Amino acid sequence: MKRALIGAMLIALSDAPVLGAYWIDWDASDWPDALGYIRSWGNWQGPHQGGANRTLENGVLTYDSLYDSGVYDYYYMENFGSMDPGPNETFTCEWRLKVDVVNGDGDPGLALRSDDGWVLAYTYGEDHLRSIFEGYLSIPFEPGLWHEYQVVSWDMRSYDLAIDGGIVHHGSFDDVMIPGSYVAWGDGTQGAASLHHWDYVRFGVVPEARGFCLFVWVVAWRVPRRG
Ligand SMILES: [Ca+2]
Repeated sequence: MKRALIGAMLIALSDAPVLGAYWIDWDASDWPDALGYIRSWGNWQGPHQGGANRTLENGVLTYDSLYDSGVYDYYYMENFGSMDPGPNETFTCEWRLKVDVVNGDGDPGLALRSDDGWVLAYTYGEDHLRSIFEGYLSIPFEPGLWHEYQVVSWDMRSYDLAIDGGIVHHGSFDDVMIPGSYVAWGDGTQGAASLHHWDYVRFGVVPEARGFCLFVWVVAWRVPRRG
């Protein structure tokens, strides 16, 4: 079973305890490719052109696409097994992100899609994030600082978002009818540019109270937007 394989992989790759059904923990000690993430990047000239200037130093992955708003550059993982929680389980996705500069409507982001095609996607400005599939709802945060974000869902229909440990939003996934587990994060917008940093992205299903991350904004974000 894929889930078991992922669990075994995690035990092999991480010193962190494996919680619950599965737990995929990228902590910026290595490139996300090492955990099975796939990089997608390009610019207006097409896929595999350009890309962000990326550095992995001191446990932080930095994306700098300020030189070209046409750049998108993100990691995704899809169809890796059942993402959704079962009875008495919760899905959790946690990430630590610092946004320095965004030129445009939102460039860094994270997206999740459940096994049966319910999605959640955030795009970040410098002092707020917006939930793409909740009418671009804007949620503020203090600019210029690292923040810890956590999504927790029990059913992949509704969820709670916490920033730095405090719940700031009770939200909903949206049904895009494209089934298959999916998680993505990085520079997700073609038509906006940014400088931002990731410390960790981790997600999985655990007993009781955790969340999950899914990648649906891929489609939405690839649509050219005005910078
Ligand atoms: Ca971009």
